[in-house]
Amino acid sequence: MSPAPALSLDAARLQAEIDELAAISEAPAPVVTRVLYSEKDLAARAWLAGRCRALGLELRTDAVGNTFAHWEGTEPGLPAVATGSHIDAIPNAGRYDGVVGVLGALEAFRALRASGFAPRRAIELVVFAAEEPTRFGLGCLGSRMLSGALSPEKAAALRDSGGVTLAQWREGLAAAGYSWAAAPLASAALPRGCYHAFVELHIEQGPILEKEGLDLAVVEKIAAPAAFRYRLTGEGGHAGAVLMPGRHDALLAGAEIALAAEKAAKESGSPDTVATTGVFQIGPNAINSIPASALLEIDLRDTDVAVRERTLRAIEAAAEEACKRRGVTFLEEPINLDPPALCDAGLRDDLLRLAREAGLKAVPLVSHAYHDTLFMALLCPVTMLFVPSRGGVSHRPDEYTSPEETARGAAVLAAALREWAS
Ligand code: HGY
Ligand code: MN
Ligand code: MN
Repeated sequence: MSPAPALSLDAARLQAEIDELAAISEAPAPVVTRVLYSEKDLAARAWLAGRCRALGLELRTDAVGNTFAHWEGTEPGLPAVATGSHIDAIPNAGRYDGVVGVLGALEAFRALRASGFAPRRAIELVVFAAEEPTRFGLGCLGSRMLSGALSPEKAAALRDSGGVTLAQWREGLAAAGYSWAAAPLASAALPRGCYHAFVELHIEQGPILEKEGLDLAVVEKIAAPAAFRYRLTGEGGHAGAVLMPGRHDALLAGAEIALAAEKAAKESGSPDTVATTGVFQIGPNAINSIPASALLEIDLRDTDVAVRERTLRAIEAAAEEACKRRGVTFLEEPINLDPPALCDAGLRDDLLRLAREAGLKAVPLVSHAYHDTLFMALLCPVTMLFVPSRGGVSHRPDEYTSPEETARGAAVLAAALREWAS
């Protein structure tokens, strides 16, 4: 089959849009922070809706806030080809994580339209709500709801750090005029087979592409994310009057658990095991008061669930021993324990061929970061396309991908959408 005509994407326009969206942030530039349902998140959604409308796409938003921008095909009855990512950002983040897959898709749509392409299958851009766990402590909230991986009841009961539930957030949003928030959460779930295929363009968030001098990676497997929290209760007391032998210090028990998590991940026997104690709060948090309480939230991943489970057991055993020895009680609460996702081999081969035809160097790769694609895999065949991250840096304001690298990813995405929607 002779290669289809080249598509012309505008790297400068794409970068300008990435920079414009980055300015809609809860923190001053170059920091990007955009937490689900915050005033900046809502403003960013409105900005994006304007961009989608300018392209003539039909917009809809579901009950949890996932947004769908639809380009109708000549055969509307056929399942659409979907692409997308997220625009929410954790505190102190960069401007490319998620955004590249949303604005890169829009630029791909523009190039396809400019080439006169008319898709047989509809093409749909999905902007997932809350890929990041910041608001409710659970990642991929939008794609979990969309894929049916999270029940409406469990979702409604999720609480943010201030104790406000998702249900209460939705009531406030509906009252503020966001009618999508009034729809029942159960209406967000889509049936298996609702899409023909799903592809997510994303930054690698790792060092391999840059180190190996490669242009793109096609993801074969997405690591299995797990997260859990420990609530520790010690005795507290006066920092002067309580002598060392009589102490039950919740912070020190927590510190032993955090170190045990690091040790268990390093000794798991797999280079893919990662454990991070990303949240560690203590109370009463006063210099002359022995910590009476501690809250730890631990993120644990591996591409192999069995290794992850074994590592989790080792952390639990160490936590039990440390708390017993220190006379600190603990409550362990699972947040999520998800399986890994296998990407579709056929879609992978298509992307590798399209990259080659574009004269680009692309390799298959495992994703250690999780993505909404993990849950889209429950609905249809999926794949991901990575562009390089400078220094492998992400989730930091100095996260960077050059305009040329981003545009190359969007160009291969455009070619793939054209092929799969034809
Ligand atoms: O944490 C992750 O892997 C994703 O960036 N939320
Ligand atoms: Mn992220
Ligand atoms: Mn992301």
